[in-house]
Amino acid sequence: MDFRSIEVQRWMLAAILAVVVAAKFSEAQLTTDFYDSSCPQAASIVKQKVDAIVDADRGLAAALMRLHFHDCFVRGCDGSVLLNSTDPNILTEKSALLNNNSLRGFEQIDEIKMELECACPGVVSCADILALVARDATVKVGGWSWPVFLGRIDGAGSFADEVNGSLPERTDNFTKLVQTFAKVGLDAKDMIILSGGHSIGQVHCGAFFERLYNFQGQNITDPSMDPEFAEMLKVQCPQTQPFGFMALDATNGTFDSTYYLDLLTNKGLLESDVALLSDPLGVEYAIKAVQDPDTFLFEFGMAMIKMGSIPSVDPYGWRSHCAFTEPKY
Ligand code: HEM
Ligand SMILES: *[C@@H]1O[C@H](CO)[C@@H](O)[C@H](O)[C@H]1NC(C)=O
Ligand SMILES: *[C@@H]1O[C@H](CO)[C@@H](O)[C@H](O)[C@H]1NC(C)=O
Ligand SMILES: *[C@@H]1O[C@H](CO)[C@@H](O)[C@H](O)[C@H]1NC(C)=O
Ligand SMILES: *[C@@H]1O[C@H](CO)[C@@H](O)[C@H](O)[C@H]1NC(C)=O
Ligand SMILES: *[C@@H]1O[C@H](CO)[C@@H](O)[C@H](O)[C@H]1NC(C)=O
Ligand SMILES: CC(=O)N[C@H]1CO[C@H](CO)[C@@H](O)[C@@H]1O
Repeated sequence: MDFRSIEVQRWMLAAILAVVVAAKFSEAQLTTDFYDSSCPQAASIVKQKVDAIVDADRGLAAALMRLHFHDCFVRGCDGSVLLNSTDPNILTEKSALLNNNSLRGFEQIDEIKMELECACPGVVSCADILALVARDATVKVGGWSWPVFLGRIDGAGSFADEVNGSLPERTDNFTKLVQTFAKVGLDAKDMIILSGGHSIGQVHCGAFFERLYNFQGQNITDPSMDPEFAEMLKVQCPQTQPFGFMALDATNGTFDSTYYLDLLTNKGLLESDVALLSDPLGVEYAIKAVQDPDTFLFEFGMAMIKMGSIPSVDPYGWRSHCAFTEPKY
């Protein structure tokens, strides 16, 4: 049996698992063929745009993939992360502390939406765009593909004060991470696999300053960090520059299992990354991901399908612009 047929088998397994997962987690009954008659070009338009965007700026693949995660964890996968405030007294999710000056790619999503509105006006939801974009961005930088289930209905509400408590935080320990993921129906293994999203992208230096400069308030470097790595970080991220950037793993432009290798060699960046190894399940998975990267690449897609099936708490309708709610025509 050659490699390609193994891939085909994996794909079929993926499709079967995905149906099971989607049936279990989605009240809205998402399907892979949702736009087949209403907008058959939808998926290819998204892929073409994502390819062009990532060709122009490879770092955006990470930002685009992350939007789906931040969307789904708050009010379900409903495009709420994309909404702009219209009332200065009501800040939307993107302005919350955990998102502001951190999420990127909004303009690119708007571009994709515009293209889809030209091709098929009033058809494709913003939440579905985020799901397709996350898959295409991941694949574009080395990840494995997965079938994207579609048919999400966009929400109308987006509230900054719902973000804290819904999204995990960089200082969370293993128990807290498991609890936060459990709130949206994801288990510990899903959490460990989805953390592999940190195989791509970048992080502000300030997000790990405590570990570098003031571990447990003691004015020392976290002794669990590889000392050479810590010295390198101090050069890249001097204390005066919290808004500088560091790569989330050693190969931040490529989606692979290096993130887990970094964890196992004491080169994790965020406390929440390092926390994975505080539990035997995390250690076991990190070793498996390094020994058998294909399994991680496959399972990441499966976990993204599950994450993408988190039901919307308040489905509203379709939007002509992803940053605004207006009634449909
Ligand atoms: C497990 C809990 C998680 C925590 C605590 C966490 C936290 C963070 C933090 C603090 C950053 C850097 C933000 C900044 O400095 O501006 C970041 C970046 C990122 N996260 Fe997570 N994250 C988690 C899970 C995930 C998951 C599940 C995914 C996707 C499946 C993901 C994808 C990303 C990506 C791609 C970036 C880089 C974004 C960019 O380059 O613009 N993260 N995350
Ligand atoms: C919506 O907000 C984003 C930043 O969060 C901004 O880049 C974008 O221009 C805004 N969109 C519109 C149409 O005002
Ligand atoms: C978000 O960041 C911008 C730019 O730094 C800042 O002007 C704005 O006040 C921040 N919003 C909130 C709600 O903190
Ligand atoms: C979120 O809320 C908790 C509890 O109120 C608080 O300790 C934490 O600092 C908040 N995080 C952010 C990013 O606002
Ligand atoms: C994990 O964090 C939670 C909340 O931040 C805390 O209550 C708990 O004691 C911590 N657990 C461990 C094992 O450190
Ligand atoms: C913290 O440690 C650094 C380097 O070891 C030292 O230069 C500095 O004076 C210390 N600061 C405090 C407040 O102890
Ligand atoms: C901080 C850092 O190294 N970021 C890089 C991550 O990877 C992208 C894509 O290769 C680069 O554009 C970033 O500069």
